[in-house]
Amino acid sequence: MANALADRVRAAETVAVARALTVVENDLEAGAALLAALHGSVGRAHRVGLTGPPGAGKSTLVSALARGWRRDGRRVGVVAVDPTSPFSGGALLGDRIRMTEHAGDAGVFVRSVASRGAGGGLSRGAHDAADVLDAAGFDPVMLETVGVGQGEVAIAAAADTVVVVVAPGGGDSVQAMKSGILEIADLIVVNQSDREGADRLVADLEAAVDLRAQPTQPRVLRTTATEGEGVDALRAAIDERAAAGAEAFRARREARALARIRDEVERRRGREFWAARGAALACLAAEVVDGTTTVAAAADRLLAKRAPDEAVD
Ligand SMILES: Nc1nc2c(ncn2[C@@H]2O[C@H](COP(=O)(O)OP(=O)(O)OP(=O)(O)O)[C@@H](O)[C@H]2O)c(=O)[nH]1
Ligand SMILES: [Mg+2]
Repeated sequence: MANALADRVRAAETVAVARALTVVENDLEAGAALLAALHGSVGRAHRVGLTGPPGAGKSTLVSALARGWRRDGRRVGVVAVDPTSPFSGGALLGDRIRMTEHAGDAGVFVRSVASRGAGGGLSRGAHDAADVLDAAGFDPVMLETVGVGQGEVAIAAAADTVVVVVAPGGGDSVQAMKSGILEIADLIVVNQSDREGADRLVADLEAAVDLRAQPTQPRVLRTTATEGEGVDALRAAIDERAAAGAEAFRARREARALARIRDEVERRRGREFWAARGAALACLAAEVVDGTTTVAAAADRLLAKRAPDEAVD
């Protein structure tokens, strides 16, 4: 099954790509088999992570970038990471609306994934989906994540090119600067340049970038995504980086593989661990409520328990 589907994904059959994305998202075993069958075709796409505060205009920018790449005849993949954080809830619906521009165009494939899979893996869903799109020949593949949680930022940080999107107004962008999100940026975009405070924000960001003693300082660009202004320049900056070739992204890709392997091991270990301790966990939860033990003491007892069938004393 995996090989037949993989062939159809490589042939970029839209139905097969959609099916493959569903398989990798929902079925661990079949998903692993499918990704193994696709593996030789993965690694050609340039992966662009876009992150930044909620509402900065990431989705609007993604849509505008896709429009430009489509004009160049490129096929564009988009993975929108649906934040589980209630802080930015509603992003999914918003993305659907903003992406309708590309509905019906087989050259733009948009997929939303959960940032946190059932097993707690942070980056699995997003990167697995990006692998499928990559194997199907979409290039570039953009990953949009809201820069609020560590996990979401980590997904974007593992891309070949990291674009941090901020906007004037509100404290979010200042907060973003403080939170270290800029440290991961290859390109910093001040979107909503049509709004008041954009000049000031650009100046602040340029000053912040200058202060850092890094071998390659991120460029600061400005866009008005809703008007498409500055989007071609951003696209050119991304393409310029991509032109350096896959070897230039070797370190980034190894870091990405490392994080994914760790995720996978943790997910499996977590599953095994809890499968053997479900009953003990339920008992301990009752004890915590009864006041006979504490959360920390309950965790101590679970971790001290060696054999899966050994009773918790
Ligand atoms: N004035 C102005 N508004 C913009 C610009 N870009 C986006 N917007 C608006 O800002 C709002 C948020 O845009 P989104 O693209 O959804 O922002 P986002 O960063 O994807 O938001 P989340 O995914 O929820 O974090 C929308 O109402 C957009 O129309 C811009 O350049 N100028
Ligand atoms: Mg969005």
